[in-house]
Amino acid sequence: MKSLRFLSLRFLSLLLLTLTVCCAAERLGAQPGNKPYRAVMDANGMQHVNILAGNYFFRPSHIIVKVNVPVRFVVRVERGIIPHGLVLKAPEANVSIDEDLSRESQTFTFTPSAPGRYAFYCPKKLLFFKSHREHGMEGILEVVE
Ligand SMILES: [Cu+2]
Repeated sequence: MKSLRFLSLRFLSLLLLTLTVCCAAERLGAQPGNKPYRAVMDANGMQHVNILAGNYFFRPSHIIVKVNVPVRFVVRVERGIIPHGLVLKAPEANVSIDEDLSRESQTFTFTPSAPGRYAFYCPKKLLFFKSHREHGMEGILEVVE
């Protein structure tokens, strides 16, 4: 009985810790000053962008790439238990991504064929809560000449 109480205490403190960490991460993610990030050309002629996803953000969240040059997104989810995904649907620019994300890095390669500003976001939503996108988990892919 005593050990059970000890266990539930441990569980409670773990829960509290998790909540604290989540809240801290959320505040970090809510950084408004996310400066536009211009993709860097790698040795293979790909415009390379590392993206970190978390509760509830993408970093960077404003990505600038050149039109008609291949783009490589390497996306990773930071530590946490909340599942995230990435949607980037821009048929007019020949881009279509709709994938679940994980702690393992995932690579998405595409060649945007039309200049413009295209939204990307996390489509996840828990029951009746606000969607991750509504929490600010979204960004802009800006394709320029
Ligand atoms: Cu999400």
